[in-house]
Amino acid sequence: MKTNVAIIGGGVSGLILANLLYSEGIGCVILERQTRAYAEGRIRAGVLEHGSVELLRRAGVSARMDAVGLPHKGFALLHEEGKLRIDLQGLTGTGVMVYGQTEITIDLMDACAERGIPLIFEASDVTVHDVDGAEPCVTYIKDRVEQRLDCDFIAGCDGFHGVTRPSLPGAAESVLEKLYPFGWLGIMADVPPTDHELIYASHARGFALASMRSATRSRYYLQVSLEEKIEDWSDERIWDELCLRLQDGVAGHITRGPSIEKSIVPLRSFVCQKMQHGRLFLCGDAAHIVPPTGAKGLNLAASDVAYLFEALVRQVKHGDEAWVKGYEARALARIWKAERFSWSMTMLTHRFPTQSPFERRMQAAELAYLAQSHAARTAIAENYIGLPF
Ligand code: RFL
Ligand code: PHB
Repeated sequence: MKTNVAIIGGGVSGLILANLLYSEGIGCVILERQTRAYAEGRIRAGVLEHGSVELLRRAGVSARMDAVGLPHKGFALLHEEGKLRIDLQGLTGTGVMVYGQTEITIDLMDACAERGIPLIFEASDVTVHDVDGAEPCVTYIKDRVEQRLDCDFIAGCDGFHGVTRPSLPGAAESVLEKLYPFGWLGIMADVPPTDHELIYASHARGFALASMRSATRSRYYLQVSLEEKIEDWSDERIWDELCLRLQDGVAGHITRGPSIEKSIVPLRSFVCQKMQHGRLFLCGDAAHIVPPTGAKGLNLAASDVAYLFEALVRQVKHGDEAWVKGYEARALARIWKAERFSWSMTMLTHRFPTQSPFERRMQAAELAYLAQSHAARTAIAENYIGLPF
């Protein structure tokens, strides 16, 4: 088999890239390790920046998002001194869209099927070859038979645990990372959200977040220590802890219900600064991870894809190599700013086990400054809605 772009990984990065390439008549094949049912069952991000919304529209996959997605004009920061609203619309002139990654994945996979974009599930042992030369290829096993996909370019969209980053020379040596001494316990339940906007709570017992997927489906998170086991968290215990951390005014409005999913994920900041080699390019979680506090993971994957797409179009259609060569530098410039924002939101709102009274006072002072300063709130708002790409 031969194509222009071999895309490894059928998560949001790979699927958006494939649909964008299709819109420009550039061929691609997506190789995905999991089944479709597994990929559709993963519950992850929920907040889309304006730029990600526009990119999904550009890829022609926005009909359901535009019909049922929830435009949000602001969010709240809850802390010991009270509740501070960040008026995204008033401060920046735009907002964000709440629409789950699970739904985006379904829309993108449906579009692949309708458009005849080859999306090969259960492709195992995916291996990249000859990325230094002009004729790279990918081999994989499907139904116990080894297959070969010849291509011009390879997009590594295979997430944090994929194969492309380890295959990229110099990648491991270029990594900068920070681990946080806690994780997020997430719960999804078919109950109405506590508020029409997201609430990020900084509480003495730890951080909590009240989010949603729709008017009838809620998503909540609790900061927990890395030693916690999900089996020790009954639904009742989670709801009790959420009520404590979201404080009286908000907790009175929490509707409890049985969980339809719950899990614990560790928090980390991670950047692989080597994102391309020869004809291999990394996008999304394959190259970087952010702690979820700024809602940037999925959005950063989208901006990488937008940059790579633009570069590939210029190369394939116009023979202009400059953008392909400059992909890594362009992507990293935005990635570092999103890393900074996600880190700063995490540092501002979480309780650290070794936090000194001085550090705690710094958090309180920053929240007080935000309450009083239009400029400080504008800085948070412009990062939350997403820096331009
Ligand atoms: P993905 O979504 O992980 O997709 C990668 C795809 O590659 C496949 N794959 C392979 N395919 C072929 N061969 C191999 N060897 C392969 N290895 C892996 C995988 O099966 C998968 O289908 O990466 P992508 O596309 O870069 O998208 C990035 C986003 O998914 C990610 O940034 C966000 O979901 C991060 N994230 C969250 N971000 C937020 O903004 N808010 C959240 O609440 C939030 N929750 C989460 C998250 C990430 C999680 N992960 C990765 C564990 C919750 C979780 C559990
Ligand atoms: C979510 O709804 O999953 C979500 C929302 C905002 C975040 C992180 C996760 O910052």
